[in-house]
Amino acid sequence: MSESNDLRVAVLGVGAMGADHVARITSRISGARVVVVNDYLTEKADEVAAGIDDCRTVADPLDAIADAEVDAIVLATPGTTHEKQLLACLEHRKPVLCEKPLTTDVSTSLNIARREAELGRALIQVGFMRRFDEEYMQLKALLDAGELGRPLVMHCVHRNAAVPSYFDSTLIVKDSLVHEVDVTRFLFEEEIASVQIIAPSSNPVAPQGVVDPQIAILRTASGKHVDVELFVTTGVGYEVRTELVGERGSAMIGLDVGLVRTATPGIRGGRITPGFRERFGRAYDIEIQRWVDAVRSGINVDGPTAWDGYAAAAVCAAGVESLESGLPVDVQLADL
Ligand code: ISE
Repeated sequence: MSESNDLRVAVLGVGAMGADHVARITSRISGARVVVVNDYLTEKADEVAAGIDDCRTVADPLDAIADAEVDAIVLATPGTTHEKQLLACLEHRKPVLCEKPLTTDVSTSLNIARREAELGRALIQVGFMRRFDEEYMQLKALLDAGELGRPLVMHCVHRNAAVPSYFDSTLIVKDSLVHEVDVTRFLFEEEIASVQIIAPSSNPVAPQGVVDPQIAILRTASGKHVDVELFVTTGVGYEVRTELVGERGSAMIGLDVGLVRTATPGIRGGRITPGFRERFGRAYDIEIQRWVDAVRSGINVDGPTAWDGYAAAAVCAAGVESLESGLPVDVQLADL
């Protein structure tokens, strides 16, 4: 660590999410500073670095990881590059907060989780930020306090106004549903045993061939039922709701009720949060602050682990298989 005792962080990938993390480390959280940035678009990296005191760009992500003046890494690069970069973090024993996905397929995710386990030292945290959201934390506390009795069913809605043009039907599972997969494992503390994806009539506005909306049905190992409406081309706003039904009542989060006003002619309403960066902004702040604190204290991980990243990948792989057949598919989980 530096003389000032701040954690010296390299942020790899400074597109939308990475640039957000640079801003929060620089101005919203304590105990860390960004000393290195990297992006395959070098002008973008230069532009971000120029806005931060004592920050430089490093052209090769693997050099940035190995850099002697870097204590820890935030990985916000495309998922396809994660495997190589995570292996380098493990090799150099550098703690890393890796934006989801851990890697883009199940076998490489398992390989990463196993390599970390062999080192006998936790180094990888996966960026499932919903675990740090105030409302999800309240839901978890309610559940853990037994206030709802035994949880039985969960209903979720996950709607995006729009998604990038490269989004296909499988990404709706691997990039969007993956959050409800992690939320299910987080809240219920058990594995998901099977997944079924049902395709209703597609939204005419969805790109040709993209199955949207999708209904996912998850069944946990003990038999709990979770259904998720995924709809990523609504054109409306960001809507993420979760209703948990237990033996002694239910609880709902994500109503997004801010100011409600009335206006002529006979209208009542408010604003819908536009996107996930706004909706989960505070959760990202808490996530990164807790990660920085964990790394500085030597624990390195305070949140979803490499195993959580692997388990989510395994559930999504079963989901992608079900997308083709429409039938429930069992999730195959290996041992570490
Ligand atoms: C995006 O990558 C996210 O992680 C968002 O939270 C999710 O709502 C969106 O569907 C994904 O594309």
